Amino acid sequence: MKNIFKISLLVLIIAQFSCKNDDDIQIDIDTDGDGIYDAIEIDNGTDKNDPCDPQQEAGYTDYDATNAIWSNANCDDDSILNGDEIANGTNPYIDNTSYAVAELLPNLSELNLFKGLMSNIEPIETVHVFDLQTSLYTDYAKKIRFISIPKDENMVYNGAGLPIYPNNTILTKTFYYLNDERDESLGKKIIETRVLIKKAGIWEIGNYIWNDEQTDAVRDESGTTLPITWINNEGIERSFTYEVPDYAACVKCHENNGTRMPIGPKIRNINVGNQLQHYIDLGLLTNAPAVSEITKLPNWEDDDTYSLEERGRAYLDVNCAHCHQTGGFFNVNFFDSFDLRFELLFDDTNIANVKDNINIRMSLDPSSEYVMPQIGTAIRHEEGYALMLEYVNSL
Ligand SMILES: [Ca+2]
Ligand SMILES: [Ca+2]
Ligand SMILES: [Ca+2]
Repeated sequence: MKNIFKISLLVLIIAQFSCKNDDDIQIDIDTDGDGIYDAIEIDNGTDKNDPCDPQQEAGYTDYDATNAIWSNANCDDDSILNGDEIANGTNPYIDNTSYAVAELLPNLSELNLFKGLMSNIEPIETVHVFDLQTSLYTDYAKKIRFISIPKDENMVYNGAGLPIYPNNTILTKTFYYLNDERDESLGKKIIETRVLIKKAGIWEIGNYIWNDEQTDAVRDESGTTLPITWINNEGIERSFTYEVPDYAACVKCHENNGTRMPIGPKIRNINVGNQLQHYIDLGLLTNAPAVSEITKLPNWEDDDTYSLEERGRAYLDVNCAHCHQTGGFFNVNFFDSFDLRFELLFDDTNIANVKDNINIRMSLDPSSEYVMPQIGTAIRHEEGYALMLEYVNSL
């Protein structure tokens, strides 16, 4: 027995010795972590430094997940590294990446946008939460926005306005109220998710109203009202009747000269922090110049960085300009006399001549013939109104 052991050891030493002399190969080393020793890879003609060579079947499990070369490789050529696939519990040898479904199906869950419990409002890997520099005010509702760009597609930079979104892009905005804004752990009430999907060059609009159980939302075109009560960040309880818009109201804001389009996600408005750079790095935004050269819409709340005029103009752009611009609902149906878009020179907006109207209508004074904005404002936006007062009084 002892002799057999000695002979085996001798054979092993000779084998190791001969391998070391042959390109410094040891028989028990697997450099790339694919589970096949370097010496065998050389014998077989596969690459000892390529963890995806030889190609493996889906059921293969002899890899070494602790090997950095293997875990940083992407053997199924999807967007997720081998190591992350192990962490996520997905198969590193099959591209089973999940994508959202770009159809206005009856239930929101069928669009496959959400990961885990829908009420957590967290997207799957290929759907991205995005923020805006300045966002539309809607009766103090909180909002979470998602964007889904289909597989192997990208947004194409087209100046500071809307990028060219590929067909089957999905944009969503989910509206909710925290029960108590001072403590998120006390829960929230999700009301609606508004969805835009680009199909064959045309933006389709769908709205989904969440059920009481907060497990799903159902497509709806007729709108509804529901009572909302919440405690704001100053500890004051507020109650009012929330209005979910019907299809006609959606179109009113989202149409310009008869063409439906998104409002918020213009390049200048999604130019927040490193968000654009992140999209460029992921290959989701192409043809863009250096981010430092891209216009940024001012954040209306950031008075450290932006002037009163910049903040006022940004607020008007996001909250009013979709109706009040050439081709917008108001200008087409009433007077094409002013245009509140941020990119216009002040003298071309006619703000100076309508400033008193801006004040009166934003005050939501019941004696006023019209209140502004007409949709999504049952409660006056005190902070926005204060900004507008200060701005128009400065003119
Ligand atoms: Ca190997
Ligand atoms: Ca290999
Ligand atoms: Ca992968």
